[in-house]
This record gives sequence, structure tokens and C-alpha cells, in this order.
Amino acid sequence: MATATAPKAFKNFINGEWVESRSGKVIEDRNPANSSELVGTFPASNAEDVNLAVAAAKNAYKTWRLTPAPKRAEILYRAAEILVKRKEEFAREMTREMGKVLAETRGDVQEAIDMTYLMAGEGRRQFGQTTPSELPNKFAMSVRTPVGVAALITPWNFPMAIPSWKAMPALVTGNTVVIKPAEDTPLSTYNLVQVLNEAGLPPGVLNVVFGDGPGAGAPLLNNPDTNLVSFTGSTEVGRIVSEACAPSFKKCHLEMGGKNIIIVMDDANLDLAIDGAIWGGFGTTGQRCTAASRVAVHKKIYAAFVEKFVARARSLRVGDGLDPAIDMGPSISEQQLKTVRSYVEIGQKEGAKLATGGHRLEGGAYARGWFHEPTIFTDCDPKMRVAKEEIFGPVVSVVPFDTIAQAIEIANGISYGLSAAIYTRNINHAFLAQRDLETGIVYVNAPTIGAETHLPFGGIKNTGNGHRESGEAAVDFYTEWKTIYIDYSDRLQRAQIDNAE
Ligand code: UN1
Repeated sequence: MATATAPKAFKNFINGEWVESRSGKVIEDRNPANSSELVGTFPASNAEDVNLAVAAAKNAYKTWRLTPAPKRAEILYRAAEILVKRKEEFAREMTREMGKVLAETRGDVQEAIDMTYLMAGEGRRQFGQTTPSELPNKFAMSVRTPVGVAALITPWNFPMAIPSWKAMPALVTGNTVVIKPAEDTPLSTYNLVQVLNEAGLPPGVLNVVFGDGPGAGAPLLNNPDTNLVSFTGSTEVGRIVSEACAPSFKKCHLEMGGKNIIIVMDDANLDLAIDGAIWGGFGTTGQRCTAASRVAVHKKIYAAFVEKFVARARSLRVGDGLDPAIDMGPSISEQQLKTVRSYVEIGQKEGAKLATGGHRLEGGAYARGWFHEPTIFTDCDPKMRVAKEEIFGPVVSVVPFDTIAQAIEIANGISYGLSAAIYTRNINHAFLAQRDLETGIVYVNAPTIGAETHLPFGGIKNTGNGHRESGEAAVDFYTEWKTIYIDYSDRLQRAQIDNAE
């Protein structure tokens, strides 16, 4: 068990055992609020480790797929109960490795709890169809079957929730799993895996190999015995994953970038819209794929909105997420902070107006962390890079508009399509927007973040590849349909021919 004081050397989990990596190398898990604090060391796994994990999952699949789904679900129910008991401890550990504030890491663990209970319920659902046949004395039905070994590659921003979004539906539908979590936040996935193990998952059903993309992720994708891949991360890496899956037609789910917009109409409740823009833009330090990194504001209320929005952003308290007085934590890493810095420069060069922020926070309590001021660019042209590209940091670009048609054009004028929001009191505007916004998720009078686990989650364009996570959509991804015809007529009956007479 990890404690707040003693950094521990963690191991991979393969075939029900905690084992060292064959590589002998480790990756350090450090606190982004204080990089001198080592949370733990985790294996830098290689292809050999990955292949062992996949072999264990392949072997366990033989019996797991035949375990009754309600029995599989009982393990998930037990896991959810353990997560409930240990929520606070796991949230604290998550803040230490990921940086987001405690209220949010509690939310992350809660999302894992919600998903685990939801998918446990699927143990007694997973419905198929029964339907009349076109021929007499013939029975027709469809059933869901598992896919096989699922390779799950998960990001650092929701280090327990997202592994649970993938692992829980995979497991309850009878797949076995190998997870490769992001190297920045391995402890939260370790905690989830440990809970599932404690809940009674048989050896080999769930395996975890820690490490980076090239060392552990690539061999996992390319292993011929992984039948399904689910990846959440950047569009750039998603393309590599997609290409790796294509030659063997591996079932592949990609959840990638976003540049999500909040549209504020002149009839909006202004204070509500500002609450939403602050939470959507700076919650999780802007490091959500659903983050509201663009706000389009009607010109009639533009000046009033900008004034209040900037004042609120200035009042956000930035610091160590374990301190309850803090509103916004650090960026995940030095690299991520560099990306933020470079976009601040890009925005200024493009002529966007830097209304607040724009600097790294240094010295004192900030000396060893990757902190950045909440930053707002105003008067942006929708074509500017800061208004179009995903930054994944505390930077929001504000764009003025005149009509709802213009706002929707701005919203749709980018390559991503995850989430969008409109603040309005006009029902016509709300309905127009929900119809015409080209995203997988639309919010009315709420920010772009905050999806619930029982509804489909995902996006279109460069955000996704046609699949969804969460809810029943996840069950669709982690199963294949099998259609079964039973002819009890005792004679040859030809579909489309013998019923045509
Ligand atoms: C993500 O940013 O990768 O809707 C997931 C939300 C969260 C999940 C975000 N429930 O913002």
C-alpha cells in the first residue's frame, strides 16, 4: 500500500501476481504540485512484459467468457463497495500524482464508482433481440458475445475514472483485459486494479503493465492476441493507434482531442454563464478533453461578460490541490506547461488580446510545481490557432459574434467535435443549437464538462472514430453480435425464396 510518506516501488500485475518488469527499468511518479515529492516508482515495461500479460489474458479468457455474467457482475459490485470505502484515500493519492484539486479527484473516484455499479447492473441485462422468423417453425435471436482480450490505453487526466469506463464494461461482458495507464498517473490505476483483485477477479482476467507509449503501449497494440483496443489521448497518437489496428481489423475505439465551445447568447443568465465558463475552462486546470477552451459571446453583452469573466479568473486561487482553499492545481508536467507557454506566445503573436494571466507562477509555494495563471485571450478571431487548437491547459479564448447562425458556424469551424454548450433563455435558440452543433455532446445552460456515466460519451470529427464510451454504448463496443437461427421444421427452408410463394 502506498502511504503519504513512503514512496514505494510498484510492480506490474500479471496473471494475478505483482511482478517486476523484465526491463529492470522504472519510471518515477512525481507530484506535479511539488516535483521533489516522489509518489512512487513504476515499471517501465517492455514488449516481453506486455506479451506475458496478453498471454495471461488470453488464457483466462477461456473460462471468464463462460462465467455467467451475473457472477462476473458480483465481483464488480464488491469492487464498487471497496471503492466507496476507500474513496477519500484514493482521491488524496490521485491529487498527489495528478494535481487536480481534492473535490475533483473525489469526483474522479466517484465516476469510477458510478461506472462500476452501472456495469455491475449489466450483468443481468446485456439484452439481445428475439424476433419472428420469416419462415415457419424457425426461431431467430441475437446475443451479445465478448470480443476477447481487450487492450486499454488510458490517459492521465481521469486516471481512475477512464480506466473504469473501459475495464468495467469489458469485464462484465466477458472480455479479459490488459491496461497500460499513462506514465504520469500510474498509482490511481494501480489502486483500481488492486480493488478489482481484492473483489475476487480470477488471475489473468485483468492485468496491468505500466510504462510509456513506445515501450509498453505499442507492443500491446501490435500483439496479435489483443482483439480490441480502446484508447483515450491525443488525436496525434490516436492516429497511430488506428493505423496499428487497421491491418488486422482489430476493433478499435478512439477518444481524442477537443476544442469545446460555450456559446453565450444575449438573452443568457450572465452570472450563470460566467460560472459555467470558469468551471468549464479552468476546472481540472483545463486538462479535460471536454474543457470549455473557447467562449463565443454575443456582442450585445460582450463587454459585460468579459469584465466579469476576467475578474473571476483573476480571483481563482492556484496551488496544491490538497489544500481545500485552492481552486486550480498545476499542469500535469513540465512538458504540458511548456505547451501552455507556447500557446500563450502564439496567441500574442496572432494578435489575440491577453486579458489576464499569461505567466507561469514561480517562487515560494510554486517553486517546484508546474503552475500557470488562469489565462484569457479576448477579441479572438475564430481562425486563430488559440481559438482552434487544443491546448489542454488553463487558457480560454473568447470570440465575439452577432447572430446565432454565426455562433454555430464558429462552433463547427474546427476539426474537433466532442462537446458544446449554449447559454440562453430562448427555447428556439436552445433547440437550434442542439440540432446544429457538430459534437457528440451538447449542453444547454451548463458548461461543456460533466458527462454522466449512463449516457453515451464521445465525439465526432477528429475527436472520435464512431464509437462511444459509457452507458449502453460501451456494452455495444465491448461485445460482438451473434445472430442465431434455429430451424425446427425438419426440412430445408430457404430464406427469401421459400417464403416468397
Ligand atoms: C475527459 O476529459 O477525458 O464530462 C473525460 C466530463 C468528465 C469526463 C471527462 N465526466 O468532463
